[in-house]
Amino acid sequence: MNANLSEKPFNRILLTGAAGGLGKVLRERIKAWANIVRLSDISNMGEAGEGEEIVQCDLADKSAVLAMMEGVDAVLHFGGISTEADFESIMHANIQGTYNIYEAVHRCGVKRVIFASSNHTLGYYRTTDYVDADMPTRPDGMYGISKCFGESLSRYYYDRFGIETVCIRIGSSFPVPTTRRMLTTYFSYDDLVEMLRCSLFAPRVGHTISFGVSDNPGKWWDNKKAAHLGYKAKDSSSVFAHLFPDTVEYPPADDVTTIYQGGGFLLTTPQYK
Ligand code: NAI
Ligand code: 15L
Repeated sequence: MNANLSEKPFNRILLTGAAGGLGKVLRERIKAWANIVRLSDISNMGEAGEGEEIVQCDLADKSAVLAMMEGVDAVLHFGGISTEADFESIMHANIQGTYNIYEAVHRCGVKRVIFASSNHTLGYYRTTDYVDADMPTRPDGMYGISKCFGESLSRYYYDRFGIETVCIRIGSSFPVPTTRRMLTTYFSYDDLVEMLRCSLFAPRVGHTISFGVSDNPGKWWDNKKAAHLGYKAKDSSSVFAHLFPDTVEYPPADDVTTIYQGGGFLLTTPQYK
């Protein structure tokens, strides 16, 4: 981080997945933290604005990722496949891609990474369970498994090389909840940005697993193991409760997508459809 207070705290932050839903939100919101935001995606990101650099590349391209990491002080790794898909595609973008990020981080001396993990590392816990970060992962498909890989990989790079990572197991970060399940998993954009701020600026994070969730009624996840980040949710899905009245069941209580936290992801792994 920059010691000179006239400058922004970081010189250069790399954001992967910059063309995606969250990337577009973060592109604007993280500018306050760095003199330069380097934006990366496999898809088109438009023109670079002031204080922006654009690097269009495939995360699975190791030499391109290494070149992209040059001069970077911190990484927000949001790129990759964000839903269930066939294993080969997941392996390419999420497993090879995340490995390439960490190898480049190590070689370039980057000190801290924020990894966009997912609640689908836990999808086979029941919706009656209350889960904390020390409990075993129970992924609900290849996508969730790839996020478990990213969490283990980052643990290794911390234990072996001291590279700090906060893995944020994001619930559902969208403008509004679009299913009843999302009343429990909702993570407002403001709360996401606040968790990122806490993750970047906490003096020591080591290897932290944090649950990316707003202050929703009936939450499934206990964030006490990430208390050192100092994150406090400001939003709650309660303001959207009227969208999903109790009088309607969607889907019924005995449906697997209601029984397990992963919801609809449980039924989407292509080879088991
Ligand atoms: P998104 O699918 O809108 O964005 C992901 C971006 O990654 C896309 O722009 C895509 O082009 C890029 N990408 C995919 N494969 C790539 C590759 N091989 N090389 C380079 N870029 C590649 O997803 P969203 O919603 O913005 O999520 C961002 C991250 O947060 C993802 O890693 C996702 O798994 C994670 N996350 C998001 C949640 C949410 O509620 N939005 C919930 C849990 C996790
Ligand atoms: C995720 O991991 C996905 O990236 C996102 O698109 C949502 O489906 C979210 O989980 C969710 O569980 O709602």
